[in-house]
Amino acid sequence: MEELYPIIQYVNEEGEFSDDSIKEEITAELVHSFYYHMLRIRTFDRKAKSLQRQGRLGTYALFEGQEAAQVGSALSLKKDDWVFPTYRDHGALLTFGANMPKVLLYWNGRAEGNLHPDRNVFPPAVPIATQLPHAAGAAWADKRKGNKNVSIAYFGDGATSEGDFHEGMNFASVFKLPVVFFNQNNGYAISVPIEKQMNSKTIAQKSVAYGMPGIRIDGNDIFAVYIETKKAFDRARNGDGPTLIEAVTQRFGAHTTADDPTKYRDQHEVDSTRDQLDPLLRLERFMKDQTYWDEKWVQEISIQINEEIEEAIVEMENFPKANVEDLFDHVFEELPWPLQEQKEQYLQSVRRDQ
Ligand SMILES: Cc1ncc(C[n+]2csc(CCOP(=O)(O)OP(=O)(O)O)c2C)c(N)n1
Ligand SMILES: [Mg+2]
Repeated sequence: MEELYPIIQYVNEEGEFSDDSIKEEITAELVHSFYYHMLRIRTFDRKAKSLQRQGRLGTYALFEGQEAAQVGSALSLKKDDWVFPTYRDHGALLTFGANMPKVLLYWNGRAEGNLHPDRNVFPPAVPIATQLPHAAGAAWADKRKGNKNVSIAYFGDGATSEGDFHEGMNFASVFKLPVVFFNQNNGYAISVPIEKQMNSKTIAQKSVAYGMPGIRIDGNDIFAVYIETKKAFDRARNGDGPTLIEAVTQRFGAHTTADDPTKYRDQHEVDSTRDQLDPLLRLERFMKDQTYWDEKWVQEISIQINEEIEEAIVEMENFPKANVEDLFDHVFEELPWPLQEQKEQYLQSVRRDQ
């Protein structure tokens, strides 16, 4: 099966073309936008981890290592498309144009962090794989409306063991929907390695059962991610239905800030392979090799990115305090009496403490 689904790669670990058939499509503007967005989300991710450690952000899901997969796929979207992320895909959301202070608010447990102005972004799915049928549903709506929008569902390797994965894939293929199922195979579902999750060698091969194209790409090669995702979106916009993409990648850090990966993963192996796998380093090597690298520009964007993040943090921290009643709202149309009682008791205790 691995032979049937070879990993598509255009730029290798050394930053050199392993397949230069795409050379004509590469412009300086595109390469710079890849680098800018990858640096931006990596800086955001590291800052968010540090905020969590300082007690200024709640539990946070890190994505360092998955930047090429998230940026390459999000940059190939159009403004009116629909994005269905997991809790690990805020890098993709930020690249797509989601609001940074709102992303931070989400990680502080605020419902307001789920709504992004001007972008069709669903709240991150924490229940694994539930977003795949949602994405299929949105794509169905767009198909019926007759517009050219597409949906993308992000999901991890672990999500493929859920019923929702199969339901979403089946529905999308039967109705030939404009949706891309974008898998980031980072090798783990929390502590469970992929060999213990499934008995198939690839995720891409699962497309066969649903009669849709499946491809396997090097998720650390932003060129492969961008170009192959764009092709899948073009097919979807042309009425040719869904595609399953498996982007083979890795997370360098913990599952979340509440996890200790040394309990289930050999840290030495992670450290020793990092130089070869880091997607940002690969792009930097490519840019230096192809004379796209400009030290002054990199310094300028680093400053600009840091300022943007600092401003977003200020906005998040100055956001009006949460209304404690929110805890009880948005679940039932009418609150059942035990919850009504709990709400009253809780509000009394809050008032006592004030
Ligand atoms: C339905 C459901 N079952 C279990 C969990 C607990 N859980 C949270 S993250 C996770 C692992 C998911 O792994 P994967 O899909 O590979 O995504 P990754 O975290 O690697 O990005 C699990 C099992 C959950 N959130 N939802
Ligand atoms: Mg995973």
